[in-house]
Amino acid sequence: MNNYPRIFVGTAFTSDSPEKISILKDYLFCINHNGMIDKIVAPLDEEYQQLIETHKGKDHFHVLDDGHYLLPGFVDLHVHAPQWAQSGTAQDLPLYDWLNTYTFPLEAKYTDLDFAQSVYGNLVDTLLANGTTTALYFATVHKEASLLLAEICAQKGQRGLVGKVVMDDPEQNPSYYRDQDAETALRETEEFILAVKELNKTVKQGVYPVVTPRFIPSCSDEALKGLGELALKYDTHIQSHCSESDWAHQHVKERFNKHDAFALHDFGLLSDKSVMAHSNFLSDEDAALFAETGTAIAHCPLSNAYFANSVLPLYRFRRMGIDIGLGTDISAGATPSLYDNAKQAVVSSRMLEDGVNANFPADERGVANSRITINEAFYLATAGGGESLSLPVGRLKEGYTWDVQIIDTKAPAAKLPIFNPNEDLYDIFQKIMYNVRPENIREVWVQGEKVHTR
Ligand code: XAN
Repeated sequence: MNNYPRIFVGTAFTSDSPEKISILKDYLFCINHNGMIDKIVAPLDEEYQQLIETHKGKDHFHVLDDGHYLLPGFVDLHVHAPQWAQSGTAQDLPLYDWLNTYTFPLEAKYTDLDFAQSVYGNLVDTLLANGTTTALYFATVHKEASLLLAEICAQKGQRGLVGKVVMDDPEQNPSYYRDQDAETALRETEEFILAVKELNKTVKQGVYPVVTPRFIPSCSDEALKGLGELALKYDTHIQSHCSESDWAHQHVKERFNKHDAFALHDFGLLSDKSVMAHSNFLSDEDAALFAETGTAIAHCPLSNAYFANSVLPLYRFRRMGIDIGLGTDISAGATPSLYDNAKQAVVSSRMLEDGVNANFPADERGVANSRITINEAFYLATAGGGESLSLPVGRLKEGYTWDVQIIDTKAPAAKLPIFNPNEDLYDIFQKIMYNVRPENIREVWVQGEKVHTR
């Protein structure tokens, strides 16, 4: 009992359910050698005083300062790591033109490992500084640079799930940026999976290979089939884009006479370790297939405003039983912050609600079937992300990883608007969600290790 390498004392916010925030005031969090939360002790529990007496004053005993609060680290379910180099630019074209004009020429540059090192190193630092402790990454078609991204996550302490992108169809991809052919794409994907699995043996927080067909239009049937088989053989996560725009949706319908969801399923690419970005245009049958197979949605509300010109009917899909988390979708979404995306998820859901929302009648709450609250957006950024990945992350709960952000509400450069010394704790939570800036994120921990200090 007294052998914990770390104990934290402080007030924490964590999701109980999508609707409900748990406020753990002055709780003790006992972390074991594997970086997992072994025990959470409430102030009225018998052991509480005894644990404090035994450990106080020692190096491993961390008492949060006044005005500091604990939140779970965020889980970003959709990041195009190479596109960080164009974040904030190139927001003016629709998806197909955007890919060909800006994005493919940029991604083609990652044959240069020095360039990859500087972009990926800066991105991982930036995401950690924004409170993101787990990230699901698309890299590029290049095996070496994709492996470098996994190594950078390993070294900087972030839990990274990384995919070498597959795009092999010569009709659909430019000659300067694509896999040579399906056979090469599959061989290199398998080599990548094995290399990341080997790397993972030495990494406390975990790095994982992800089978990553870019989206159906970029891949041949042979590649899609082979990728489904590799995911099954190595029990990996799978990621892609699904039903994300009118153009992509139409392409799949013409090619297979079915929707993306059913085509992906036929290739063995929907499982409880699959995360599909966007998915705005899923029909009810598609959504039911997601729920049945355990496939999750990476909801990217900022990106959707630019590239899907639509809003995900999140509330409806969640009620159908689909796991949903949040993604920044760098660089279609021009911010590294899941705080920004949590706020946008709330705003977008409100825009879908009145007037435009004729198809979604009011539910038992008496509101139209789209509105989500900041509690639910927080859930998406934390517990929902963990559930989508089937990993024990995103909650401050026994048996979960110690992945946390310590928020300083009194940071001199970004003091939050708290003027009442007895401010209600739920109000403080809301003020954090709406007002936090990187200056407020004082420390970030992943799997029991400190990975960022400000
Ligand atoms: N579909 C995509 N959507 C997106 O938002 N970003 C991408 O890079 C991409 N590729 C296919």
